Amino acid sequence: MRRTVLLVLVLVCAVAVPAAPASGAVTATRSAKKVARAMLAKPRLLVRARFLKLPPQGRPVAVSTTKLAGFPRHRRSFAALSTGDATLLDDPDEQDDLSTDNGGAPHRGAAVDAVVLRLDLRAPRRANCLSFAFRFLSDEYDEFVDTEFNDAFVAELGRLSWRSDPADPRIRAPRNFARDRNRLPISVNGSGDFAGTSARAGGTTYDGATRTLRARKRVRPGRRQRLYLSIFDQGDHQYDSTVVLDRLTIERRRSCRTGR
Ligand SMILES: [Ca+2]
Ligand SMILES: [Ca+2]
Ligand SMILES: [Ca+2]
Ligand SMILES: [Ca+2]
Repeated sequence: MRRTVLLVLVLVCAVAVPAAPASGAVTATRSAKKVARAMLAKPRLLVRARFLKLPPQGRPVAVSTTKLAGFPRHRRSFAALSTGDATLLDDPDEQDDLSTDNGGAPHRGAAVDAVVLRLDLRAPRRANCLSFAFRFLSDEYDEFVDTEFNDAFVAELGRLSWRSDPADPRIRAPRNFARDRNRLPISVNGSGDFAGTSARAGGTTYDGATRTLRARKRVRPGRRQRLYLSIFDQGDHQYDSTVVLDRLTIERRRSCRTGR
């Protein structure tokens, strides 16, 4: 099924209120290293960063120093990966159907406008838990919850495992460790932390968002780790989703439970 994006002309008749001066900026980048630095708690953890998949056009990736949605979690900046225009994150929410076709061809099945970031990290000696903070935001909410337009964010260690099946909008990602408090994967159809969440998207252009969550995964101390972060549209290129990411670290922790 294809959708038609309705162009809704919003006539703003209210008394014009001057915009508050921006305290930061959401800046487009295609540099994997810049994105990695924006989200890393300690720059020395990074060995190498590269995009395995980046749509050929548009602005799917940004670094933000603008404070919004509870981010940044650490220092001044955070990263945003999007199935649309990542720099629109801080725009007013004037559309229900924010849609950008970045020209990302079908990937790993039926995913389109996919962004896949690979980070090679070095775990410090004694450090046993990799973690990062994130929040998933979408304009698929709330019109296209429980449909085939199940945009998703996936985090994996070691190798990529996710697949997008055109006949089934569930996310197949056996190695994924990004989950919500109900242990559900992070997608539009994940009902747990996506339910009734327009308030959590406040201050952003999106219509719904998860709470701020922390993905965690046990790692072997002193070893190199290969982290894959993926976001993608499902069903079509429209109604975009974005994940914001920060405070990526590898530290020693007794509990390394994900989804908190
Ligand atoms: Ca919407
Ligand atoms: Ca919106
Ligand atoms: Ca898109
Ligand atoms: Ca979408």
